[in-house]
Amino acid sequence: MKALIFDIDGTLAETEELHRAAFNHVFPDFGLDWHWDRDTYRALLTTTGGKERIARFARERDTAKVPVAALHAEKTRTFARLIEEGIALRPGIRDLMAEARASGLCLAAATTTSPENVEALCLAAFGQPAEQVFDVIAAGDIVAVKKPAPDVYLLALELLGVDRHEAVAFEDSANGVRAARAAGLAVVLSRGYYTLHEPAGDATLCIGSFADLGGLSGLRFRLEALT
Ligand code: XBP
Ligand code: MG
Repeated sequence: MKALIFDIDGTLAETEELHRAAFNHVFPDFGLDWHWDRDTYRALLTTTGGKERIARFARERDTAKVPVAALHAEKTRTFARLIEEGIALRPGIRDLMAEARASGLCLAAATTTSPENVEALCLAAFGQPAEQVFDVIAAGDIVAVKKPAPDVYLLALELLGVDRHEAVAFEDSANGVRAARAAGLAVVLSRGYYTLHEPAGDATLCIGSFADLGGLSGLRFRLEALT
């Protein structure tokens, strides 16, 4: 094993409530009377990517001329302000990443969200810029097609310079599992607040909490037991 590749939203931290708050905060500035409550947002999360999610809702509501890019840019600025106030990493994540680093493994991010949001989360949760937390960051619009397409994971593998058999992905969602598996990766799934209801799908391992993994040795042991 040479690298661990982490999804960001829902996997590193429960960020989706901050994303939802940021979306709701900016809608009135754009003349929209939209409000995404938790149930609405849960349904909308099946569409990955904030811009794609806005466009979907506009289509479903038959709302013409929504300035998706401008609205989303303002939402990104709002999210950065909100997360600055602090965010907790999900249990087990900090120790797993620290152990991987200490063991010489590379760390990568493979996410639908933007590089700006990865930076904001790293500063808030690790007190370090993203480039110090991760060796490789594959994020947002850098790929043409978002999860569940494999593109962002394939890009992470390419940038890491490792084979798909030499890395393991960490995910919280069915779309994320599909993306990682389509890239040929083993994937550890721990569902979060917005994904508890989702099927485990083709996840290699499905655990309640990343803290249950037993660290890197636990991960290696469990993966070997499957082969
Ligand atoms: C997460 C997402 C993201 C966030 C919002 O998917 O879909 O779109 O909800 O981020 P995943 P942006 O965890 O599977 O990568 O608004 O920056 O797109
Ligand atoms: Mg996620």
